[in-house]
Amino acid sequence: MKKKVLSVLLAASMISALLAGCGSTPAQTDAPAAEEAAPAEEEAAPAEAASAEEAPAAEGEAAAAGEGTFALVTKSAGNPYNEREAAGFEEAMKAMGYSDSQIIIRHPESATADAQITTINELISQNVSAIAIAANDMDALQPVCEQAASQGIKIISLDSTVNAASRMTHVNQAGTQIIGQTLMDAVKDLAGGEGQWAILSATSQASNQNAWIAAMKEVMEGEDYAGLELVEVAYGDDEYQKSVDQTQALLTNYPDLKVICAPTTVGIMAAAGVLQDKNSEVKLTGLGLPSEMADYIGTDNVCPYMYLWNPIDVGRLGAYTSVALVNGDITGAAGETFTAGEMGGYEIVEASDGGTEIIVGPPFAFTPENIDEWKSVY
Ligand code: RAM
Repeated sequence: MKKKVLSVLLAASMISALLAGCGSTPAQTDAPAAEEAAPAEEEAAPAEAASAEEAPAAEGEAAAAGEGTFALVTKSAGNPYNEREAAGFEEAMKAMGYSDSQIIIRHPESATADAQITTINELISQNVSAIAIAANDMDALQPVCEQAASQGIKIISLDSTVNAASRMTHVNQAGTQIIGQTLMDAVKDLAGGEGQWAILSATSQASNQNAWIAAMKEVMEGEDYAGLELVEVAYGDDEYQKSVDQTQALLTNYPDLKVICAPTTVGIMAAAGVLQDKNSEVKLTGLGLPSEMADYIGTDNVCPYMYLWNPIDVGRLGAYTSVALVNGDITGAAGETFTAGEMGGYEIVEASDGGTEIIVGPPFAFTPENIDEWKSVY
């Protein structure tokens, strides 16, 4: 049941027929900002838009299970995005026939490198086969990742990368450049082409948010964005109350602020509540979960539109990648291909940091037209 897809997706599909999308991505709409976003060829992966009724998929298709224990370490506990990522990981492991005792999911107490180092050390002593980690810090995890690797544990990152030396590959939810371009176009559109805007990010060390912010800044250097002034990058640390406080501070400190862009599901939801309570004219966009943002999406609402990908698919692809590495089907080198169950075929490509990555698909626009369809999915 395919639906209308954005032109960027169609272009991307033509670029590489090898890569296949998954069956649980949202139908696309004509969000004004996304139409202008041109994907970088090497980053864009095609996705087949499907209806919400088809997702989530891939249950009860257990193949013969292999040996080993597979761990997922998310950024932190208490974040619904991370829970959905974990649900996808677990579901795919079970679809491959692995049992509960072979699947370990860890949500560290806080979104810090220290909390993840403690968790990885525990997993090393449990002698797991593979660890997939959404990193809270790109470089600080290197020693513990190297320690794990020296004991034969396969290390990948997903969602938020560890540095190239620390991983075999990275499951990237969408190309960094296309996310930066898409968000900048949304900011420009919602600001009416010019004026002050601010970023409300997660933690200051988060590799994924920092990469997206760097990509946005690079896009903003273009002539077309010369009228926009980025006044501050604030950090809510992916904690609800801190994100609320940071939003309030932005509104107080910048009375002429036109747009807040929050490239974090925790931040965007916190900011939405503040803007709505204050009846603010500041517009909001960024990366949000449809389930958390449905009440705020609307042409005359605080968030006219926003973007995301399917966090369940990020977890699923993390599981398939971990298993492919442990089974020796791939080594994490660019050019290798493998099949991720029902998600289809994926190719490992060069990443901009010198390592490799696997891109799940492009970001999707959530608008007043499709938000109701997606709010119960993730
Ligand atoms: C938050 C986390 C996560 C990020 C999303 C968009 O939930 O920071 O890592 O991918 O937002």
